[in-house]
Amino acid sequence: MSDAPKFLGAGPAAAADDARAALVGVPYDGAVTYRGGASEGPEALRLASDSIETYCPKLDRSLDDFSYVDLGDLDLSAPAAGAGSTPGERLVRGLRAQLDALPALPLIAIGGDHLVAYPFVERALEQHPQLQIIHVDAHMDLREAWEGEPYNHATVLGRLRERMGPDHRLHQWGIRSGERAEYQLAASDPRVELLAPTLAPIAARIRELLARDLPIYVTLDVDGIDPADIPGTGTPEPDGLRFGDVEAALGEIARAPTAGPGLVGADVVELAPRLDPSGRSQVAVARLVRTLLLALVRS
Ligand SMILES: [Mn+2]
Repeated sequence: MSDAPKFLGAGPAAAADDARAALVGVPYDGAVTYRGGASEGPEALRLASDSIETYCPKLDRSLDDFSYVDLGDLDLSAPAAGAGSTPGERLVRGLRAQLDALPALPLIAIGGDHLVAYPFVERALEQHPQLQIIHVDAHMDLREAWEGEPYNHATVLGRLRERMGPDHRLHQWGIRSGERAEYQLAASDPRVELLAPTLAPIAARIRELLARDLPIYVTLDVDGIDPADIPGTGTPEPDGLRFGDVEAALGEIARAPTAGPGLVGADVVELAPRLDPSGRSQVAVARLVRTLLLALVRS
């Protein structure tokens, strides 16, 4: 992996002992329902990250101020032996086994389709009894199954909701598509809230959660953002979040005061670079990953 491209300024996996955060790629799109290409997300993101600066003027902070590593990609051909009754479940169990063997660093996972978020969020739920999941997406992803498969990018938040304890919360932002049953399920669960798709409500919620010293996990499906800003995604949905609002919300996680752990992990999924010949999608996503890194390592 030493000659492979790495995310902007990241050290190699061998430098993990001195690092404060890490990225890991999960180049999987076997569970998509419409158009593929998310398996190419991690590599395209790493290459595109070279075109942005390490310094973020909005936060007045730089990735140069701390060390972080790019651990490369997880092995998709290594399912956990005997675990899982469907292909999707075997995949997430195999990813979880690899995740548990990684260096113990705050992580950003780069997808891949949204199913790859499962093991990362599952582990965060287990580690943090009051975890606050911020779910940015166009889609509810709360389906019971997709063509008989309970573990799919259209069901992943449904499976995670089943793992949530009484003090976990799911804050959804940017959602504008789903079955009526998914909306009803979300409305019936007091642990789930659907925030209006503007900056003020999510920014206020983030400030409040951090003021209460609660741990935050961000699962960011890039199709939550408007296709005008990020066309390179498999299931685009019109009338989405503005890029600047999403960057500002993530910036709020980096900046708002807290005595708690703040952001404890994140994943960024559904970037499908081949669907955007202009290449702007992966540059936009690189900006969001930069902000997430700055949130993961608070100043
Ligand atoms: Mn989505």
